Amino acid sequence: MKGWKTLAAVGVLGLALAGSDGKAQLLVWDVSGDNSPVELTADVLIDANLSLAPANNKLTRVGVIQNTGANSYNSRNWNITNTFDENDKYITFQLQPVSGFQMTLTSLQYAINGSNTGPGTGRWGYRVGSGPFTLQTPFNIPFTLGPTLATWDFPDFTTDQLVEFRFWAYGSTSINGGTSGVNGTVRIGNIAGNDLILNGSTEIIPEPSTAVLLVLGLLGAYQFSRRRFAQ
Ligand SMILES: [Ca+2]
Ligand SMILES: [Ca+2]
Repeated sequence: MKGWKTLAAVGVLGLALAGSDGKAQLLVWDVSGDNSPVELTADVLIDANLSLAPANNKLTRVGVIQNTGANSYNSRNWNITNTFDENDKYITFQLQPVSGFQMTLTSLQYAINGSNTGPGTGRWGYRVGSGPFTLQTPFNIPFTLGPTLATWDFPDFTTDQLVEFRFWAYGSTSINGGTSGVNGTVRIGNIAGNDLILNGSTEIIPEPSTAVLLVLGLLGAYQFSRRRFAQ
């Protein structure tokens, strides 16, 4: 029995060392509303083990147009049809760990809202590398006033690859239940404090040799305990 207790103790210690805090944050935006074409992660957090390559860690528009809006990353010219198109009219950001590190992504929190004639349907998605998008179930975009952070709690995953997130607003029915227009706006932000939070953590990629050594060590401890027990 003692051997198994040793094994259990070492195992628990190993789990504690390898465990990641699901509440940690990888990227955080408190958008400024300065209406620059690209919203940098200013006044926000970038996990220390994420790559700072120029294309990473910033909100960028594709097919949609910057629109004036205080305290928000605001855009117009969204897809006002009911045909979802993942390759047009969206906001995107991407991230990747530095060499030797991996990241575990757990959930996305966001403040999305818009004007009366903005398209009323929104959804997020992400892809790893050039793989297919994992898509959020569409949600109804609320009017500008009074939003709080909503959460997309996707299944946790771990990767050392580039991950891209996109947000799409679309649909012929507008936020106020009427007809969407190309000048209708949908924004990230317009709340006090953080507007967009990607939760997760980074950790050193475990080396295979380390894992082998750990297993050998466990076997050694078990054999040692058995021998002592037998005596
Ligand atoms: Ca999750
Ligand atoms: Ca804010």
